[in-house]
Amino acid sequence: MEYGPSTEDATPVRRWLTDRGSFGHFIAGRFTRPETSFATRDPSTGDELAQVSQGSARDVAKAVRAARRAARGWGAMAGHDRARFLYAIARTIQKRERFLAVLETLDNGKPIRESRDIDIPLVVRHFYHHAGWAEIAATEFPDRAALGVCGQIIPWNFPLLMLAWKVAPALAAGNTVVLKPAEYTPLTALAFAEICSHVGLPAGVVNIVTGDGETGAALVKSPVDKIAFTGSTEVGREIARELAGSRKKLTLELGGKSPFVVMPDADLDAAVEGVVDSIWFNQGQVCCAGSRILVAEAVAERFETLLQRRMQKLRVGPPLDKSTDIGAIVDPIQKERILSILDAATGAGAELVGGEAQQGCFIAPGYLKNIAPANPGMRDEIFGPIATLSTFRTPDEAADLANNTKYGLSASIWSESATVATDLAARIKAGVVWVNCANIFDAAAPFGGMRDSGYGREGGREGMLDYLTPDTARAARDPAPA
Ligand code: TXE
Repeated sequence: MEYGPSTEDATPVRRWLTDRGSFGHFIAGRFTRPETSFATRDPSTGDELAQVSQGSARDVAKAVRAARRAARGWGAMAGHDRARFLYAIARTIQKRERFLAVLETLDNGKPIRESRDIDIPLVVRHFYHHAGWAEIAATEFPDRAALGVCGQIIPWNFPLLMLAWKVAPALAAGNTVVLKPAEYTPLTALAFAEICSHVGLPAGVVNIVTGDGETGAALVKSPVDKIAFTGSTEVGREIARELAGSRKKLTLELGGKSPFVVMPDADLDAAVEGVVDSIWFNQGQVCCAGSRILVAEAVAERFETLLQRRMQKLRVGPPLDKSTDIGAIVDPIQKERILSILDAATGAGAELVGGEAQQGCFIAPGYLKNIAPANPGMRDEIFGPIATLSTFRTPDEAADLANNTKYGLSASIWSESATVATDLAARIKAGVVWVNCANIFDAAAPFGGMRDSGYGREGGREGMLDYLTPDTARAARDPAPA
């Protein structure tokens, strides 16, 4: 794929990568000397971007000890002092937003328009929001205390944003962290480590250990007080089994197969644009993507015509090109995984419209139609730019189909009637239901799932509570007035 004149300039990022060459872990406020390492690549070209260290159980233990040493001082610090650091982090990310957006796009393959206009602004917002929580946490939660050390494991689909969702509330609540980024996309987490140093965050408050699932498993086994995990349902289950009977707190944000329901009175043009924001955003690698489009039979034909027309206008292209809509899938393994589910779906009788595999890590946007409820394409999370399209006749049938999944992360409903939309919303089992929009995130709104999509919340008051524990000592010391 050729880069045209509307390509974002990656020179500063490439210089930064060349200057560093390879990365150690960030432990106790400094980078360790890189030892055993692996390559992280630009999925749109396959080119190596940097060598990154493979964290061993020893590295994890060292990071946990550093976090433990820092926990007392950080936890005892006045809330407004902790807030100063979070504000400084937010401001520094804001100043470096162009750099971070390019770095994210290179490492992940997502279109620069998305990392620049969505990912990084949301990261900044998350740190500002939680700086506010740091200031008021002691008065808002007088009977709660920080947990101590939190182990955090994040995926590759929104690397820096998932880091922000984990680190900001943990720090605001007075915890220290050991975070493991995903092996495909460790670079923005390492750039974040530099930001922690830049703002003078006390050593050991944030520690970053890079590596694969083995490093993650070592973190789960280590003596931390909480594990916060975002990733596949399979690994989430494994972690829950490992921690059964332990005193470690656990929150899990896992997969989804979210319904996108178009009612007969919906504004169809708006709904089609909603599909673009939902399943064709970030190549469909979004846990809350509206991957099952359910459309009222009465408007199904018109909706599909509009959908196809819009789909054909989407540009699959080089991620750094500002006019690209669909960038690269994060890694060849993920591309193969998507294609094998599509094969199984068409093998079981579904018809694939669009969705062609292209050279390299690219897949065109598409959808599966004439698909039975038991078809693997309807059941499994594809995690690619392919939705399913099916119809319903009545609101009851829409609710049944929407809930016909083991997941329960999100849903999106399209209707011009508030009554129709809210009636249906109340019947859908999902952590978040959007009406006439999709994939809207707010640092103040708790996000999380039910059923096989996990438990715990991130964002807002509920998100803060998941990083705190009842403080019986303080309650005994300062009893509530009679
Ligand atoms: O996920 P993993 P993968 C879904 C999506 C995708 C599939 C596989 O359907 O196609 O999962 O993706 C770390 N103990 N989601 O294989 O393996 C790993 O290093 C501790 C949905 O990439 O779950 C990475 O940091 N940690 C999801 C993180 O877990 C372990 C986003 C996620 O990787 C571990 C990503 C172990 N045993 C994938 N094994 C969402 N909810 O958004 C791996 N890891």
